[in-house]
Amino acid sequence: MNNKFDIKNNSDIAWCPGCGNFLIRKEIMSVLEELKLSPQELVLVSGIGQAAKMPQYVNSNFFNGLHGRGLPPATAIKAANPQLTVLAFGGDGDMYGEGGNHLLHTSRRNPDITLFVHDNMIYGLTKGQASPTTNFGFETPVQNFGVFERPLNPIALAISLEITFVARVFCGHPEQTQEIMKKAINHKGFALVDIFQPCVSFNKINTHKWFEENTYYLKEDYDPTDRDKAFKKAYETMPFPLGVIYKNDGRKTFEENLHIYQKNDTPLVKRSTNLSNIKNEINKKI
Ligand SMILES: Cc1ncc(C[n+]2csc(CCOP(=O)(O)OP(=O)(O)O)c2C)c(N)n1
Ligand code: SF4
Repeated sequence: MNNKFDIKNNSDIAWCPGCGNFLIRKEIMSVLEELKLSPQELVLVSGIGQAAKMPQYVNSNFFNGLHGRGLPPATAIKAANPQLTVLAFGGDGDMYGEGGNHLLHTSRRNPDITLFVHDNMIYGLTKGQASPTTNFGFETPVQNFGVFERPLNPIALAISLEITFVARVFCGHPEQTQEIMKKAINHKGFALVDIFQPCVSFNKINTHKWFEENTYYLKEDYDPTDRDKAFKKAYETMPFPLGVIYKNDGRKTFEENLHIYQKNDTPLVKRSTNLSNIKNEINKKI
């Protein structure tokens, strides 16, 4: 592939052959090219997991943090330099389980960042334990009598939290996925794209065929700005709706609300820092 976001040595990519993550990587790289972004103006951020390896496999700036902790550094990077495009990547475990708390509070702040959750309904990296989106009754090496917790509904949760762009896609449909990835990146505010992704090694139930058979696309006349209707859509399963399910363009972003940008829109990282001024400010407060 001749793409400026491609890394030099693709053999370093440690995903199983046939994993849906390869498709997601190809899709995001095409979208970044199409949006005419450069690796220098882009930061990919993640925590831990198979999905969270994505930033290391795309030629750009990246920050790879702790499990579930991708969103706080992504928010901080955007606040320090709002001119950057900031994308966060993680699995359903990483973002809805270990990082669930950060999802809640990022939604309150509404930073202009995009979160891509590779939702394979399982913990892939640690070899097949249940994640928050694993289906009821699914047997795993740990949950060997079947999962008895109810699965989390990330779309309903996101709408209830007023995340300002909420979409679901299936990575097996590149054209539609890329279209929605583009819309999410262009959205001003916090965007969540839940990507159905087959894990060919540890999820033998929610396979490529299963996602094909259990999803459908929202019609052209569906209005994602109607929150009540979006809630109804969020609770539809088997088949699951794909597309932009909810959107709200009326909220200010985290960066816009920050005091430091009220009178001066120069990114924080481009302002000069005078240490003695900082010391004086601190001393004034004591
Ligand atoms: C705090 C913490 N808890 C648990 C782990 C072990 N761990 C690493 S990755 C992972 C699950 C990854 O699953 P998911 O986020 O769904 O991503 P996938 O690998 O399926 O893409 C777990 C439990 C860890 N590294 N840190
Ligand atoms: S374990 Fe699953 S998610 Fe991880 S690389 Fe293999 S197929 Fe992909």
